[in-house]
Amino acid sequence: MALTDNKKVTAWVDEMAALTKPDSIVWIDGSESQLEALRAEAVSTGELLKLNQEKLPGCYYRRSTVNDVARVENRTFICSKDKVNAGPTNNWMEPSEAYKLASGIFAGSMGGRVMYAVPFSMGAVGSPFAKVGIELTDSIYVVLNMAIMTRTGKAVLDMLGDSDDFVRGLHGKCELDEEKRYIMHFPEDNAIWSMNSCYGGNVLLGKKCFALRIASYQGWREDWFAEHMLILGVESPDGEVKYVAAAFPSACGKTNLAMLIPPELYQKKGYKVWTVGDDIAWIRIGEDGRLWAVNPEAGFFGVAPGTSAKSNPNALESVRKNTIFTNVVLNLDDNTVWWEGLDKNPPKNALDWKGNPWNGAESEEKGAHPNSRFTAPAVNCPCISKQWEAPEGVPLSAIIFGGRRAKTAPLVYQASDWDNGVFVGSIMASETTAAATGATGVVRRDPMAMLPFCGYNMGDYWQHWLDMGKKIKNPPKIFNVNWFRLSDSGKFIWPGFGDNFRVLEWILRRCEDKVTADETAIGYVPKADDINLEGLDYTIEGTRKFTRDTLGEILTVEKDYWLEDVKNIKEFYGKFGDKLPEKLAEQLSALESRLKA
Ligand code: GTP
Ligand code: SPV
Ligand code: MN
Repeated sequence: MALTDNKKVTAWVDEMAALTKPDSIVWIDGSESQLEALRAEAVSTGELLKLNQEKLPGCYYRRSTVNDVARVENRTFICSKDKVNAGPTNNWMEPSEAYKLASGIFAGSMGGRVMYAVPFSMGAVGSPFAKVGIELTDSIYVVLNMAIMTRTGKAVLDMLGDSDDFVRGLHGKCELDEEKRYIMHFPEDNAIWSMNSCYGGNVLLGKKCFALRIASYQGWREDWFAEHMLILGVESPDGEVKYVAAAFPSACGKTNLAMLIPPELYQKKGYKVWTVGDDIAWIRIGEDGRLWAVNPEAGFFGVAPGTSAKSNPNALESVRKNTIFTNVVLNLDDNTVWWEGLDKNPPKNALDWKGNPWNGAESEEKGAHPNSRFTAPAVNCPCISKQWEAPEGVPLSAIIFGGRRAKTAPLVYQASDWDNGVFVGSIMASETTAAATGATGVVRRDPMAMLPFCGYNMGDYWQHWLDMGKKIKNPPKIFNVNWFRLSDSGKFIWPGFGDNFRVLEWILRRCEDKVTADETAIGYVPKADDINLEGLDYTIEGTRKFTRDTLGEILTVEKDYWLEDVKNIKEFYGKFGDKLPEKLAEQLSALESRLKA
């Protein structure tokens, strides 16, 4: 029985069912009893494995197909009517051709299977930011992940009423055939079709597909932003909380920064960090002329490897219950999970992410896939902000961009104003990671960390940022950070993780005009004395102590590297033709002249 009599919904579900031909349709009503029955069914078919319920209550394990462990950017399409609206950084397919191709793949693909209809809300139900989607899927794994990552069930359909304003998501596992794997977005139809994958970002359609690709297009049309940003609050000893949003590319530290625990000296003074979101921010201009942000998600789909009691205790605490683990190591001795970087005691009697016997004491191979993930409810997080579901969101004091740069970018710098900040975001670059298929460690331009997620022409997206700037009376200050500068022998120079708080503190002091900075060709860089290193005990390569001089090294702006970068940016900007905002071209030539001066 359909949970709604919204004719637009029922007609669309009927149409999709006529195409995919499932044996039956089951609506997800949001009840725990229904989800529990689905977990039991998935366990009975082997789709999920129930973990040690004493140690990990409510936790499950899943291994995906070996060729299906990351987002597939080369098979992800923006199917706008006009090719120019997809722009030079997206793959494009003409919509009627895309529907035809996909219909061929979907035809009859759910025969012998159940089609689950998952109504979901991005944003707290009732929030003015909230938007509705419905995902049709033949995967229980997807249903259970969606139930953690979004608000699902009947309340969502009640919020929708008889409106036509919902995203139509169709997902089918089909045969998990790589050659027929497509992630298609139809921004003008409010539709997403995903086939032949069962990996997170490809199939949890609320996340990257809706909350970024479709929503960025909606934001362009409706004067708001959908961004690949974490949101966190910094509470100072007097109890005041200031919020920042930060855009880093995939697997570049958003979850870690969002859940950061300040160094001891700050804790003693009474500083705290509160998590609002770890991956996506929807941002609107508030009545006070500031930017207000919500996290549209309800859970964390986080990178497992590297998560430890030392690096991110809050994430570790978040995955102790009601969590789904994907492609990590399965410890056969006690039916728990493990991943590289968790601790120094890898299990000896285990299965690796491919399901092969694995002895962590002897194996040269990694046990967990580098992009193995946990799906955990946000409410599990010990430092979840009291405001994380606030319908109106939280006001932003700063926006931070950042990437993985071995050399060029300093630890932190500040843009001179909004337009220059948009420029700083537009020239972001980062080394690729395991979050997407393809080579890792290759530097590529990744504007605003949105390269794989912008649902329209990136040139229009930049213009949208510039245009919004004129409407924001009290804009946040804009910064760029780089935790990943490498020493000559290839080690991270900056300690990172909790110590990133030292940089956050500088950023917030800059927002309040409480500290001066050095003006450089690229923007305002801290004076080395103004980043607090008190209590920092960090040794690089086991020999070199981190000192004020080391800090000086990673605050330098090497003109030669930057001039190389300018060449690369010119080439990148060149792809956009007349879609490149004039202001950005001006910003680039101004940067070049400053570097040459
Ligand atoms: P997505 O979920 O893919 O969007 O990733 P993310 O941006 O949330 O990245 P996450 O916080 O999961 O970190 C990814 C990897 O970067 C992990 O292996 C972390 O250990 C590592 N990392 C995070 N923060 C830091 C840091 O400050 N310094 C260093 N050296 N590594 C970091
Ligand atoms: C990312 O790759 O940026 C992620 C994971 O957050 S996924 O949901 O797969 O996109
Ligand atoms: Mn992400």
